[in-house]
Amino acid sequence: MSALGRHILVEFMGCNPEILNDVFVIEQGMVKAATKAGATVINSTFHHFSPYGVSGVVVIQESHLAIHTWPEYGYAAVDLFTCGDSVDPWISFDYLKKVFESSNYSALEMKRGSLNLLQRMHFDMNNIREEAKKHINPDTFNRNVWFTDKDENQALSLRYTGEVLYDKTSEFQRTRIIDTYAYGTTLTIDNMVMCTEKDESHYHEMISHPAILSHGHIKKVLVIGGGDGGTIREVLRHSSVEKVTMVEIDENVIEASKMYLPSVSRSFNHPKLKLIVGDGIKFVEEAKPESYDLIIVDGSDPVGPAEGLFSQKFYESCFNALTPNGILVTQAESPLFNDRAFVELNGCLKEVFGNEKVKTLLFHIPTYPSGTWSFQLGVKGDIDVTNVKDECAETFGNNHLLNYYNANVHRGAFALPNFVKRMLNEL
Ligand code: SPD
Repeated sequence: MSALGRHILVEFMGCNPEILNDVFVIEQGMVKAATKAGATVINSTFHHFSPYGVSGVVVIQESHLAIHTWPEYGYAAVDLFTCGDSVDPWISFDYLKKVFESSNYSALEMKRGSLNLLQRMHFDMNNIREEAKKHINPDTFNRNVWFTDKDENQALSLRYTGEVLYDKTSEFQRTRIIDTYAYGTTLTIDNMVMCTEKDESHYHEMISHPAILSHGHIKKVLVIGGGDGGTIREVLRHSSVEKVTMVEIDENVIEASKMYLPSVSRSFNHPKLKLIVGDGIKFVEEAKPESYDLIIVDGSDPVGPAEGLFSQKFYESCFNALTPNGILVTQAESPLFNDRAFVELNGCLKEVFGNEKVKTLLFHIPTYPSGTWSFQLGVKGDIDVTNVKDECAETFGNNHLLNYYNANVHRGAFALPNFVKRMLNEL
């Protein structure tokens, strides 16, 4: 050996941009590139950056593999640095070329630590290295991999195991399930967190109980979206409810939740439920007038298939489908993260239901960007959705061991901060 290490500097060009923007695929590719070359992985750290790009490093017993990607140029800069004779970095190179679907590349190998230039000192590391090896378990290396839900300027990151338990792409969206350390099993759609085991109750209790308990006689319910099953679980707790129709556009979401989120999806076999896999927007358009006491729109953010759930036409159809005292509740984004969608939706609902008949509630959910999220309620009749009888909310909450909702939370959720009132022209 004429040098201590080999360093291959690689330019991968003409790569698949989707892959270069996918922290899951890149982390797994880099780890596998290391093991295929004969290296022992110590840990890996990978991050996705806004708006595009992934950076990461796999530390190996024999040095490291590092990467930074520019998906918008189909370009990845990769360093493959190995020490000793036991690892061949060119095996990593060949493997990564395939993973990134690179059509052209350049690679330059440098010898690092030329032994002609260095002089050995009296410092024997051999025993230390052999001793360290005994404590390394190649099957349980420390992975530091992060899932990030973001727009151009803000993000929320959750560290997860690095394994993707479910990953399917339908004609509408990509559905994945990951295991996060802080919030448990997590459902994501198109790189956005939809629900986590730890805080899904905040969302699902607040989308259901304020409307149902303030109304008092909700019998027929329509849920648009809500494929994970959390909303129907909460709605079906109410004995007044006779029938729930749920229309979810993407059956992958239902499948993923049934497989990996049993506590969320446990009501899919409930006898009062009619589950339809189809287009919720069309379903409401064609619904019989005055046929539902409550319509809940549990959609994802206003991109992809959920975009139509933020339009005035859709809410006009909802209004027609509601009984005279009916209530609409819709997922309304965040005044801090998606201020534009939040305000536009409010304007749209006020056009349809009338200024005084639209109420906004805020709740806390740490796994959505900014941690503050909202539902907006459109009331067709004279129900005061902002209030609830103490005994009714408390008895219900105690009987069902609710996690988030109670009478004070109900009333407090409708108390809006001044900046939100200003946004909605309510101050
Ligand atoms: N940015 C997250 C918005 C998510 C809305 N829907 C979540 C589905 C939970 N049933």
